[in-house]
Amino acid sequence: MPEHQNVRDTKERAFLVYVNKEEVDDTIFEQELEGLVDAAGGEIGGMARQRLDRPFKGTYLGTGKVEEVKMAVAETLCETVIFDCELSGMQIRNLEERLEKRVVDRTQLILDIFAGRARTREGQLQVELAQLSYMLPRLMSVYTKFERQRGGIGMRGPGETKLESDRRMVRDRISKLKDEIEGVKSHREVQRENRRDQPYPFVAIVGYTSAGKSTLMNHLAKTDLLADAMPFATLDPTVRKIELPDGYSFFLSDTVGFIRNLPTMLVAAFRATLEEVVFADLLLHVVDVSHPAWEMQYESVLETVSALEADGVPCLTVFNKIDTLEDRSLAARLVSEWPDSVAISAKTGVGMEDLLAAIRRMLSSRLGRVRALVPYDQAKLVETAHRFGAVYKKEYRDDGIFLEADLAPEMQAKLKPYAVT
Ligand SMILES: Nc1nc2c(ncn2[C@@H]2O[C@H](COP(=O)(O)OP(=O)(O)OP(=O)(O)O)[C@@H](O)[C@H]2O)c(=O)[nH]1
Ligand SMILES: [Mg+2]
Repeated sequence: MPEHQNVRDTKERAFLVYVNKEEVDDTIFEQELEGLVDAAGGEIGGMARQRLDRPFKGTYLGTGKVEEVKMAVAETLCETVIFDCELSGMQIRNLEERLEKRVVDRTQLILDIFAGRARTREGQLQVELAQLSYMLPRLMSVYTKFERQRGGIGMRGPGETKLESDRRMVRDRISKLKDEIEGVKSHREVQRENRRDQPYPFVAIVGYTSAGKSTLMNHLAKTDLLADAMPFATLDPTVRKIELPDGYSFFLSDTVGFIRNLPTMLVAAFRATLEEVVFADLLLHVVDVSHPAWEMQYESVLETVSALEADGVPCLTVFNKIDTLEDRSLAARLVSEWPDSVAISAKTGVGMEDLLAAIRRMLSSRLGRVRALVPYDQAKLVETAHRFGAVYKKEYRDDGIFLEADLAPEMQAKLKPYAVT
């Protein structure tokens, strides 16, 4: 792990460099960055802003700006410079050389928070995988730089050999981690399949970090999950069965929150955890309407959902924190303007009946009743059916497997040839 990986351990004073491409009101994004630094245990000593249409290749910022930052960093006695963007390995090195300080980019900052939050083995493995995947291309660019300086061919000096072995070590560790995650994942899959044997659909809560997902989970499932104003309070997923008084039940899962510009590498590393989302029958997209940029947050979440290839899963938009709205009619207006939406306060419990009714409506409209007699050579279909809804009856008969289930359209189509009345 590079020594500049962990802000928390050293409690450093951080100087923030906020960069933005667009002409937008930056206050909200700056506050978000400050929240991240705070969550990583850093202390903010100063800040510089730069609007850049296109970053400079070598140092991201222009030479003049780098000098300006250097002086400000010295004046404010900061030890670390945090950039609100993703930097290449070369840029980090060049900036560290010029600024004579450690440089951390947004991805490293987020990874650092994740590292501090991971409680389960799976969470820890995923964070390490993400950190190493982040590091690997950065090791490579050191390598290319060396190669270029030495003219390449036949010049395998000790530096290169070390880098080669570093790279190999990182690669080995990455593949070990992937194997281990696969192991944990298949355990999770077994758990999921076991739940699938019960005739209850799966609902996954998604949303921007701090939108109120865990607060909602706590309210519905009577759990005691950490709900905190700090970003990324939740990292490891929780699944609970929700039983409604009239006998209707479903599984509900709460998991890690999303943030804008979430690096794809991070999403990929967390895929195992996020599979609760991918395999869900319904997503509850929790939106914090008290946040001035909730529409931007909403879009970011959709982007991440789509990166997970879960954009085909039906989604109920849950406008949360309506207790904070001064104009109460806004909640009603939002619900009338947005299809498949409800307005709630996870904190006070307002709107919960509407939410539960909408969940039931959406779950039942998607699933259709299937009765089929599947030949034994197609037994795999019966296994996969569990993943697409609720199986009520499975009977091994002489002439095939009889199945009665409420299933999603894609599975209904596959079982159509074997349909019986
Ligand atoms: N006023 C108000 N505050 C709320 C409501 N729901 C959640 N909050 C607050 O919002 C903050 C974030 O809530 P969490 O439930 O931790 O949010 P989360 O989406 O789980 O966040 P991460 O796990 O960090 O991604 C906490 O301080 C909650 O008390 C609500 O309906 N009204
Ligand atoms: Mg949470």
